[in-house]
Amino acid sequence: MANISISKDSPAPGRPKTTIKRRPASAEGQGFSQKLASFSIWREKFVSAIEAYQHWVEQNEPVEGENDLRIYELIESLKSDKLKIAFMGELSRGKTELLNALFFSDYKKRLLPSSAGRTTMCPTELRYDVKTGACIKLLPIETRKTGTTIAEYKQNPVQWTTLHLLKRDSAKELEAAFLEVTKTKRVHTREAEELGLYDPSNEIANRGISIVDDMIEIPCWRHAIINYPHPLLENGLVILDTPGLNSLGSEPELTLSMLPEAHAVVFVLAADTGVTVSDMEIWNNHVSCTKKEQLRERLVVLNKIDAMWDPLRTESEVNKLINKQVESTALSLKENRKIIMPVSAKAGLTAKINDDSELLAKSGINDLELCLARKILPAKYEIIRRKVVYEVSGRVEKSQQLLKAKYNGVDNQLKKLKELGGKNLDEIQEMVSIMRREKKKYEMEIKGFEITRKALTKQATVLFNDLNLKALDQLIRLTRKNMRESWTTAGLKKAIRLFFKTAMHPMGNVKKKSEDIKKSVDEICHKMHKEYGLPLIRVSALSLVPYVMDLKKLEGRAEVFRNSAAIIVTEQNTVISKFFVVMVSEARKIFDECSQHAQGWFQELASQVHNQLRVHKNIIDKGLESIRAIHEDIDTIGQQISSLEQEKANIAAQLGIVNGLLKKIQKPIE
Ligand SMILES: Nc1nc2c(ncn2[C@@H]2O[C@H](COP(=O)(O)OP(=O)(O)O)[C@@H](O)[C@H]2O)c(=O)[nH]1
Ligand SMILES: [Mg+2]
Repeated sequence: MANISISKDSPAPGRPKTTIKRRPASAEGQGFSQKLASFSIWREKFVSAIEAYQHWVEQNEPVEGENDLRIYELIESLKSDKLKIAFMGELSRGKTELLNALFFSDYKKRLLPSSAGRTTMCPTELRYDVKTGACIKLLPIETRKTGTTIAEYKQNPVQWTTLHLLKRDSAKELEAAFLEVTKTKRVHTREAEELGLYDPSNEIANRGISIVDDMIEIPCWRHAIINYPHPLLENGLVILDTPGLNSLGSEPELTLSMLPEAHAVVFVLAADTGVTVSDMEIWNNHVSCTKKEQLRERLVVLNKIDAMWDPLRTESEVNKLINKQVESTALSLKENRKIIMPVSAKAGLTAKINDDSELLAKSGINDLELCLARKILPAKYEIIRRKVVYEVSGRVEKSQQLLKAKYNGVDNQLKKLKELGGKNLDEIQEMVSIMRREKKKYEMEIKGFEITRKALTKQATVLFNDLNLKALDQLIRLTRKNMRESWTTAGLKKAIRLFFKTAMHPMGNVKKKSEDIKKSVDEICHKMHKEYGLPLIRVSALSLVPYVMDLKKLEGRAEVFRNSAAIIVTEQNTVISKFFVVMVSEARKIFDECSQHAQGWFQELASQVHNQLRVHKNIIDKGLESIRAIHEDIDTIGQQISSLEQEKANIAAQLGIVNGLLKKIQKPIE
């Protein structure tokens, strides 16, 4: 293979030099690539604003005890944030051709292999991660025999075969690499059976499989990752191209994990075949089951409309026919016709290669691009805004509050000092005594709080125990045992129900316990507010609803998969046990996130109150210090006042910095 170095687990080479030119605004990816680029610029600015804030916090709000890692996590996750679009549909509907037309016509050729028959042999991810360097990673089909998920394999580079791409802009090199992804081999039926790619007892699942001399053709690879510095991929786009689904060869991971992770699913149908039974099977099991899941966009592409272009009909007659087919597709899918886009990928690609604007308009590819840009990017922005911008803003606002409290405290002290001007020494002595008493009282308060805090931490530890992964792992073992004992469809159903019910149970308990903790903290805050004039902190309640929802959605998807042909037609242990492994590993992920969220909630709560008490203590200490100095030498009063004035100015300047950071963080996308 020309220009490709094949290695198993060899280190990635340095990043190749960029030679592909960024496209002008009028060219390919119109609308979509521009929007994606400005989205990626916005995200970069957002990340650097959070980093600046984090830097400020480190210098100005030193924490005692455990460090709060939440902001670091957010920064890391934003840096590796991706926009994932999955292309689903039956074999030969033109998914790969559509990718060529939409994203890769720069190369002025058909880059991804697309031809009649099966070309995309395994789920293929197109993406770019700088750290990995340009390469193609292939997971051997034999790994299907293990209980390890693709997600787990992604953490372990040893199992993958890596093809390093040496030249960045060589279409030839890319084409050769893509061909490697489509490789197949002939194996004995026994081997195919072991891989879960063939079941001799199952006629439905075997449709389309040809056996010669007990040998079957199977894909060489189970999963492919193409890591390539294409401008769109560099800006964070991840495309998932899928093969048509053979019910036995399907990966439960696709339904339970990869597709739900996608921000948008594009379902591809072909105008010449209409909506077939197997199209409906994919639609029902993989696409429409994600319907209720918020913020996930779905689009249906009715491809190959060129089949309806007829020189013997007028343009309006042809358009009418196309519209009619769009309507009937909407009816079959029970979908709004607005999300169905009629296109011709082939004509679109040809038009782009030949710069034929008339054909391009006719192909509908531009409309589809605009639709992707309008629907998917704003939805993705909204996800980040709701999740991250909101959370970070909350933290910055708390820093603001703290600074304001500091400012008011210093201001009060200043007023007191200024009043001292005309007083005699006895009066000043009296004031020193009052302040000493105040300080003592406050120190008792802090001690009291420390005791309460210890008690609360204990309570919180009990709460985190409920969300302990060990408990979940025990449940997983038990469920696996139950399932083994009743390896039937009904048994499976019962085991799944029980699993989710038991997994969700602790979340209700945790909610109750967290309310008790919140109540205690609220009481402290109210007291501090009433007795010492500290600003009233509003403590947020712990919400586990998103995690319960995620588990419910996962249960729903598991139910759909369990009902799907992949399981009904076979009692094959490999399929069922793989399904189980993926399902529990997804549940485990959600559970873990939930537990981390609960811990973060408590940490924030405790540090918030602690910070406020510390600020107030500083103010009292400083006030007492200056008044004592004045008592010792009344002439230092001017000095003390100017030192406090200076501090006040410093705090005001800090407040200015934090206000500026908050503005940057909340700056919306242009
Ligand atoms: N007439 C026509 N054929 C197309 C179009 N898009 C794809 N095809 C053909 O359909 C076949 C399957 O395409 P491919 O992209 O491999 O389909 P996939 O299996 O869904 O990825 C190939 O022969 C393509 O040339 C189209 O818009 N019009
Ligand atoms: Mg394909």
